Amino acid sequence: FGAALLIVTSLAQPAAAAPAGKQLTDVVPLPVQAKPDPRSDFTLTPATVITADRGAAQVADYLGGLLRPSTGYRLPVVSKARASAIELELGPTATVGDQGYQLDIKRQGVTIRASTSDGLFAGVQTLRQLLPAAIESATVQHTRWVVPGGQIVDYPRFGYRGAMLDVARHFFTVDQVKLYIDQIAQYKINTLHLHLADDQGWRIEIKSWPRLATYGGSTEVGGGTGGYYTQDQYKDLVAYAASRHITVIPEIDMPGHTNAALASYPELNCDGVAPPLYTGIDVGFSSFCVDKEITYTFLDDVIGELAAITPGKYLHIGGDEAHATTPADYQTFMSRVLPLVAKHGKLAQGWHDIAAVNPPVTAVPQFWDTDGQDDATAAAAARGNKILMSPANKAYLDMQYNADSPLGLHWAGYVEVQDSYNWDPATAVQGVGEQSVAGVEAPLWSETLITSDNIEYMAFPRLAGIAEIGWSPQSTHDWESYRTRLADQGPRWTAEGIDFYRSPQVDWK
Ligand code: TNX
Repeated sequence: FGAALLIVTSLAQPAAAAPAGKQLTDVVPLPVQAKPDPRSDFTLTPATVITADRGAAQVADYLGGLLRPSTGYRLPVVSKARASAIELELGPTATVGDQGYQLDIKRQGVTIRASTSDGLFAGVQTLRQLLPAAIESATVQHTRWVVPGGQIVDYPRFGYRGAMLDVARHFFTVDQVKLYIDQIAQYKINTLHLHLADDQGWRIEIKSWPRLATYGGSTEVGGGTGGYYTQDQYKDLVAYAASRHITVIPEIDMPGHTNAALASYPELNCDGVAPPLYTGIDVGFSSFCVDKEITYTFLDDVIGELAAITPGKYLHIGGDEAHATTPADYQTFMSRVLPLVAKHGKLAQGWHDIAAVNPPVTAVPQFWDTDGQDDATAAAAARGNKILMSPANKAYLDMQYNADSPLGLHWAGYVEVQDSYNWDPATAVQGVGEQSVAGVEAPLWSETLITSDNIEYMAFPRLAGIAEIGWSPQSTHDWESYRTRLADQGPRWTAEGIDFYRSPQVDWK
């Protein structure tokens, strides 16, 4: 009788009145499958412990680090579960693949099960969002830490869900990039593409060509002092990203977007004369000298040093907007550079312009245009290349939201929150279907961005939408559902100190 009464009560008072105050589906990206059980809410208490299978200790430490500041609880990582526990289990899982997880929330405890630590980490991000927003606070909050009961089975639609940060137009310090890494990790982004060199700055130490960083990195858009990462700092960034289950893909853009390198070494120029450093925001005026052998000696060194400090499989070679290079030269150049990437044990990623040179099928062209059409990209997909989707009028985080946006550009149009959410990677480019899509990436170019606040204002909320497009099944795509769940992220961002754009399209909490 008691149970029946409970059921009647929960039917009569749906969702909002549930003790957890949250539903199992109040998550971005939306999970594949959620079976709520309102009788099995879990409450985090001072007695709760965390347990971890061998191989899951790092995720357990991360989880403890997330939950301790706001709860004030000890939440020790122990070897045996107690009465109240969050258990991280590594083992075969039938349906969730190598990035998914199963999350079981019962009254006595929470279990996250996955076949890899990546999967556990994704499950931790879901658990985190099922706790009250106050969990994100840096100081102790007094509230009931209830998690809605039930089971989630979840895995991504696409293996690659990326964010790109342009540290060339304006330089961002190691700490600023780490902050962004922490922010994107909560939406199950698993790749950080760093745009390390452009006309305005070269941001990574190359020991065999030291002036690239010391001179080529000495300024930025607007004439500020710029900066660069030493190789040790870069390795530290890569390791930090790995601790958030994010792989770094470094980009050296070429043959265009290379003024900073050309300014640093006169011998790289066809006429042997170094141009001045550049602090404007034009594109398409610079090119490596395709006919000089030293160009390839130089790139062999650069790619070799970068490959040696990059554990991920991919190096990004840019290739976009090479307006100062003839198509024939572009072809010649790429036919020399692509083998250098392979020589140093890496696979190539590039902007979709590289599709025109018939790159190896392992190369990943990244579509950035706005018209959903590029014959060379479609042909590459037909040959077997996977395509990464970053259509500028949907996925570019540096586009202004509207004409009044204080930051950003609008060459690809204004991109409001709904615009950035309403698209499907499998139909975004003619001739590139679901099977040819590697995933999605949200690039953030930094011509107009100087501070971390600026980054946050452009990335949030749009990054969350791109993350959902990359993770959640297309069948669940629904603006009304999304905008409601997005509204719930607002208080979380406020608690985290994220300075987000309060779009009028969302009823913020
Ligand atoms: C185009 S799209 C660029 C970048 C700019 C960006 C600004 C592409 C691959 N290149 O060089 O920073 O627009 O939105």
